[in-house]
Amino acid sequence: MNIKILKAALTGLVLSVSGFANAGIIILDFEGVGDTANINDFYNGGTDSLGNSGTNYGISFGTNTLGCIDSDVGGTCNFANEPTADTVMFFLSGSSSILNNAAGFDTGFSFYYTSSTAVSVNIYSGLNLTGSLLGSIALLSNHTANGCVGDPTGTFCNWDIGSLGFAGMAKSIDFGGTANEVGFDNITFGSVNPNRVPEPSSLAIFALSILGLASSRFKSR
Ligand SMILES: [Ca+2]
Ligand SMILES: [Ca+2]
Ligand SMILES: [Ca+2]
Repeated sequence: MNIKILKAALTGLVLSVSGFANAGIIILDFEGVGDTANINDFYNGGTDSLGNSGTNYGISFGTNTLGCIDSDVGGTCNFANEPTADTVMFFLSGSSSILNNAAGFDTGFSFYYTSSTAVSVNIYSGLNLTGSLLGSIALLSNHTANGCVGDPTGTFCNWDIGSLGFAGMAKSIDFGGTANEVGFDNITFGSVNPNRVPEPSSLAIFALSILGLASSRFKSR
């Protein structure tokens, strides 16, 4: 091989490696979204239904997709050990939470979920679940698994990772399940391993001495 060509090839390799390393990972942790607020354009340069705004990632949500804050810090939801405290995504009406990413994304994404019923996550090539189905993942009920306890309260206390790889360019995701029975957090684009920031273990120890109210609903009544 000609030295010049080898040099060019190596330069190209270094450039592509550094490009990969610099690829941004986007994590939607829902912190800052209001309690039972429609998330709407919180991550799209606008606001949720209560006027809160977050980083503009060009990502918007369907009208029934809500934020919810842990009842232990004054919100209305019945969960514990959320990957990032104290806010998660859920829905109270319809059959799913819909996420739209107008610019599109490829390869895969990941998230945490807790649910008392089966969960199905589907990804589409068009906005608002149009176009072709690019991938699908079926998840099981997990909300009380692994002997979890509240923080100090919360029946939906166990969170597991869901991840989905696919080919092509995707623009919308359907986070399905049963209304008021499933929560999602740390939706991550650009990695199959969602970031997790656990709460202090002292909270879990404190929780061991307190029995949470056993409601099967995600939202407290
Ligand atoms: Ca919590
Ligand atoms: Ca809690
Ligand atoms: Ca969170």
